[in-house]
Amino acid sequence: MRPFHLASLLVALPLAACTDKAGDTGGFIDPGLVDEDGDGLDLNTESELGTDPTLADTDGDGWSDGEEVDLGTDPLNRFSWDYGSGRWPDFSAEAEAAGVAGTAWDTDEVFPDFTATDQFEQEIHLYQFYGYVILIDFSAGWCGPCRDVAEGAEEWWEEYREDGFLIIHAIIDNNFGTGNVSETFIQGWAEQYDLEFPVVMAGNDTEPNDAYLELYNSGVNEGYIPFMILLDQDMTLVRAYSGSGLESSISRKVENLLGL
Ligand SMILES: [Ca+2]
Ligand SMILES: [Ca+2]
Ligand SMILES: [Ca+2]
Repeated sequence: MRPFHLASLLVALPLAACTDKAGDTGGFIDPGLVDEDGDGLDLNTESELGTDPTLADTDGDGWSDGEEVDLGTDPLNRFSWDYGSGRWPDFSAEAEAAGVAGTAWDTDEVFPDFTATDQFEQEIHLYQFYGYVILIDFSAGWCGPCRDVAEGAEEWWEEYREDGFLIIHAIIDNNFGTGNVSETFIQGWAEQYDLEFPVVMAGNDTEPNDAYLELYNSGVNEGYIPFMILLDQDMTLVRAYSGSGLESSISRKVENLLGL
């Protein structure tokens, strides 16, 4: 019995000392468990993930590293963020720093910024998606070929989204010729085609509609829809497309711009 008691005492002593010390100093904390940047991830976890322990949002997409881990998105990929929540990334400060400010609606020109209301009743503006290859698809409710494109659009986006591709649907019209589109209509459009990228109103008196008309008048739009424009990472209008069934052709250009 005696040796057993001695061994117990030897083990217990350092533990007791440790506990006492913790009590005196306000708590002994394993340095690996510290969450310096307050993103919900401790140093050990950040080290495993490869995230920056001093930066809550390592990839700068607006979702903290901890949120991205919870949501299953990649905290190291700025193009990987939670969608379907009505919260989009915002890289407009980078656009401003780069001096991006378009004024002309034409091919090979920097496309002007615009604001629009999306299916989540949020105002978005084009330049917040600076750094993406963006396809703006001007469509209308009465247009059958537009609906054909909308049918496969989510899947199309998914194919390239984490490489930096974004689709925006700008609905110019829901009744033939009226130029009117409602919040209810774009919400229905997004729901019907299960679209989680921005779907925005571009009816009368909206900036996207002005952009559409400018493109129409400049001759970039050949006069029929779906009418799509492809912008590169610097917001330059690379190419315009009219009609449906052009996905594989556009994809080749997208891949080219994304360096895939
Ligand atoms: Ca942290
Ligand atoms: Ca992030
Ligand atoms: Ca991310």
